[in-house]
Amino acid sequence: MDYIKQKILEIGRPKAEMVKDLIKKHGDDVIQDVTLGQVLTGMKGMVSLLTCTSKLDPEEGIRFRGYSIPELQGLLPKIHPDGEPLPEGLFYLMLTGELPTKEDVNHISEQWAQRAQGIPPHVYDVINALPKDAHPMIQFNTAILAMSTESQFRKAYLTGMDKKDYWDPTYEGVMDLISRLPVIAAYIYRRVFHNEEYIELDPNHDWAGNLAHMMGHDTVEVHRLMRLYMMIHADHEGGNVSAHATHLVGSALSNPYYSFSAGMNGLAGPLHGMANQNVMHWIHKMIREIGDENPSEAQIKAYAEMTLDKGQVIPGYGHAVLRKTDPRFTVQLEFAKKYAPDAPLIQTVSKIYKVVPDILASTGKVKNPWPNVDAISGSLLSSFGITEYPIYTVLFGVSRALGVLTQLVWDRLYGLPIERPKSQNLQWFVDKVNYKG
Ligand code: HAX
Repeated sequence: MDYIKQKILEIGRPKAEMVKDLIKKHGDDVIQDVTLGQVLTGMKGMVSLLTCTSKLDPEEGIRFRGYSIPELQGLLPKIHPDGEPLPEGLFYLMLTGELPTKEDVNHISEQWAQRAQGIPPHVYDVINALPKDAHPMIQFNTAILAMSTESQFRKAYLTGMDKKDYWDPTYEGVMDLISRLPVIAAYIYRRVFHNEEYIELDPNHDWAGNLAHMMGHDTVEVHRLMRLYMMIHADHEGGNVSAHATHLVGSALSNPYYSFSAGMNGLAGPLHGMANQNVMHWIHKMIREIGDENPSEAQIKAYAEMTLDKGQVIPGYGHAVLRKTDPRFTVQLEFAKKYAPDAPLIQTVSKIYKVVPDILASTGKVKNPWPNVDAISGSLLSSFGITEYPIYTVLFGVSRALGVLTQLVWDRLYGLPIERPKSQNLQWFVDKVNYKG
């Protein structure tokens, strides 16, 4: 058995026993009260999921297995000392709870480069059967489902295996899927935006570097940016739409491809991952309508107010959990200031950051007026030459695989059962609180 699998088995088995024992001994203990407001506003703040990969604090932002993004920038292995950490290291950390060595990271890089070669030809036929103007997320998700013909979980399940071992073929499927997503993403990118001139995977590159390479942005700068991008989008606790959908579908023992595909359908929503391309749409439309590449703060303010007056949201701002500027926004802004300080889009993003929070706060209803990860990610990619913004949510999806699929392996290690919350009709809620109108 691969040593990483051996490691997670050694860590996971006692934890699985603890979960069973907790349910047995404390299954009836009340751990939290739930309000009607929580149920009817998206279950915010209701503890209802077991997730070990990361934790989101409303004030501080995300921590992966206890480490913040700036801490990990110092702790995770890198190719160049002044570069960004390899996302392989974050994957290892989320999977095992331990910081990886350079050898661990190389081991994963090599495995992914090798597994990436195994995409069956029909997957490309399926993508090619779609119109080129089908949104890249449609093409991406269709390819993910088409790859599920390779599901090792399904084969193992049909052969008949002990429930305790489900995590093993899940892990294999997860490793295959993660390895192949950059190839699929780059294929879609080149198909739609670069005349179907495809670039082969280079097994000597790391996972994120290979994505930049296959997309045709083979510079040190874009490799560095892609590593940062792949790290910061990887995971955001268990309750966000892409993680929760992956987990929910996985709870029916659907294979990793089906489960991840569900997550990606959620990521494609404008309130979630699609916000990264909508921010670009919003900025470009504003620039067109104002007629100036460098809109002033006053012009941005007027445009933002007009957006709200039309009953629309300002994309890239607000969050269901965060109540401060998203550290994933800050780390990207710092990267931009260091490597692309004069990029006009970054300057516009900085001006938006100055004016929009006050406007949102003045509405009195927006709980978090601060920018989230999507407020800047597209402008950063664009400033480094990846200007075709419909691909941005696909890139988000490639990164998100690291977290949600690690969560799926842990779901199977814990032996979590099928998820089945209770629903009630409106009258039940009315009666429950004695509502008189
Ligand atoms: N612009 C305008 N209005 C906003 C707003 C924004 N950026 N953010 C919240 N609001 C509004 C809500 O639409 C809601 O209005 P109504 O009461 O009229 O329905 C009100 O403020 C209260 O909402 P909330 O409780 O503050 O926010 P939610 O938890 O319901 O929603 C969202 C969180 C992220 C969906 C929301 O802030 C939003 O729509 N933001 C813009 C889209 C966006 O950037 N999404 C990406 C989020 C991060 C992410 O998941 N990335 O993948």
